[in-house]
Amino acid sequence: MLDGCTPWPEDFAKFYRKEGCWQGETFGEMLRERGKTFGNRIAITCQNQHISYQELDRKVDQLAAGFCRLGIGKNDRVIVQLPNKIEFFESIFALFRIGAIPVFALPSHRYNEIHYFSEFCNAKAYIIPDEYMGFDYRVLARKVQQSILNLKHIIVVGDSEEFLELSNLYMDPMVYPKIQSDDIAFLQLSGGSTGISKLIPRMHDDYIYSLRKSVEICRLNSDSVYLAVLPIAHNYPLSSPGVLGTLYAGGKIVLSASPSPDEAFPLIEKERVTITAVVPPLAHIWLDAVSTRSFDLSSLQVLQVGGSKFSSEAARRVKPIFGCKLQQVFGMAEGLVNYTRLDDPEEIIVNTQGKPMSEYDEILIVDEEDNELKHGRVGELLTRGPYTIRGYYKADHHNARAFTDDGFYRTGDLAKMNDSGYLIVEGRAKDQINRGGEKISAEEIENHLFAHPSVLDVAVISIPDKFLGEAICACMISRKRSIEITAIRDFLKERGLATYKIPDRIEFVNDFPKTPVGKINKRALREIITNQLYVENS
Ligand code: J2J
Repeated sequence: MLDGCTPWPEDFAKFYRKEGCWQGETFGEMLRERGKTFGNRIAITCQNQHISYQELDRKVDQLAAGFCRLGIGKNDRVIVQLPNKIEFFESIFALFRIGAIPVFALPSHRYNEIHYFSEFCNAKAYIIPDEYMGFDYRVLARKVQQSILNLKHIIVVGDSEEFLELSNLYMDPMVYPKIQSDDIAFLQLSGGSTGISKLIPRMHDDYIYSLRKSVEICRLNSDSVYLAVLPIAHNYPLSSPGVLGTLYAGGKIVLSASPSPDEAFPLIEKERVTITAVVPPLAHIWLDAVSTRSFDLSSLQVLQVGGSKFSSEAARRVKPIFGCKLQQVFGMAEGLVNYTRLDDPEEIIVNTQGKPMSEYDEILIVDEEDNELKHGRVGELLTRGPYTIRGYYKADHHNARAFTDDGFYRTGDLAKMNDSGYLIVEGRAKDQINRGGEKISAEEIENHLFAHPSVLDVAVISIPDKFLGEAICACMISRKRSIEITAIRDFLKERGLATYKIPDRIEFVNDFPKTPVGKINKRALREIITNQLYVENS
């Protein structure tokens, strides 16, 4: 196994194999098999481009040859930062086929994140689009490459300038090394609660199991059409059941460049989309947009909503407005995914975040001393199972806190379980902001703000936001009487922070409320700021 990863203990691994969870399949083999079974059927559609299963398998083989020629091989880490395009699939499957390890960066990441990932995992290559949403990734790559010596290859989809062009790397296929199903397939990103995102090693065996269960629960088959509107590198649209689940089932993936109803609704009509996945703020936009658009959305059978808490009020509107089933999805890149089931009663679908997808998922709700709580009581959710990691990549120190001695992952989510095993998310114990599904570590932003010469002390908290659910508020004690808020935002942008991490609001305070041990009491601070905002707005 890749150095820096924590394997499942042997008795658990044996058990998951014996029970048929881990079936010994790799992504390379999965695509080969689907190529044979589904041949000329369309696997992916993106604007005017279409690719069949067979063609995808063939192009992956050719690209794998190109990667090999560059000297990219087994266990080499490759940062993949591609938007919703067919090349995303060709690249990651080509890397899977040769046992190289994609690291799934998001298109919104900037220098701060990419530099960190490249350095931390000693990446050998970095795959980017030329430009996307007005941002030139070649400029970013140039800057990252200057400081990361091992980052040998920058591979560009589109106009590559001085770098390598992906389209030139498709070559005659070769014989590739045998990949084991218990090898690490890729590194996924965590939301991050202490500092920048941790890297999550996922094996072929465990991830393919999560696809198989997702496909079964969401009833995907070769007639399914999955519309991807969220960035597909994110674990939710990637795997729950997402684009990889769709390929697993032999269905068709439709890629949308933007989540806006003006792009997504015509695609639903044209492609007869059967299932798609959104985050709550987007669900609100879509719910409001239906009445003012006249597209035929009748093919849609399931609208998935997840990534952050969806209110029961909004959840109740989905069926009458879209005429389809709502499925709530509560998952995490570390593993555990919960779904409401398609035939669940309405009250379960609108009021809960679903139940674990596997009968082998173990769930504990515990108090602050790790004592197990009864059903109905709110506590921290701990979990372990056949597709929940046992440790982050190269993070021994953090792992000691993030996992219990017997291997349960501490999710940092506060939840309760009802008598039928469904979970209701009630809040968070981790110091993280969930900005409409995008997770931001408060500590990461605080560390950047501490670097500002005028900042004496700072606490970053979430504040309620009507649209996003939560917004980022930086509360600062400043050395100077006045600092321009825009100057602080610019300062963070110049440090290369992804835009979604820039605080929505900055508040100057004279002092922070403290806990009895003298730490900043963020709960009390949140209450003070929220009340202040309430007074301002009323
Ligand atoms: C409340 N909080 C939720 C929900 C995630 C499927 C779906 C989502 C993710 C994801 C994912 C929530 N209600 N419905 O990977 O496969 C918060 C929790 C959780 C954290 C994980 C998937 N759905 N959350 O969002 O790794 O706090 O994965 O621990 O980005 O999002 O975030 P992430």
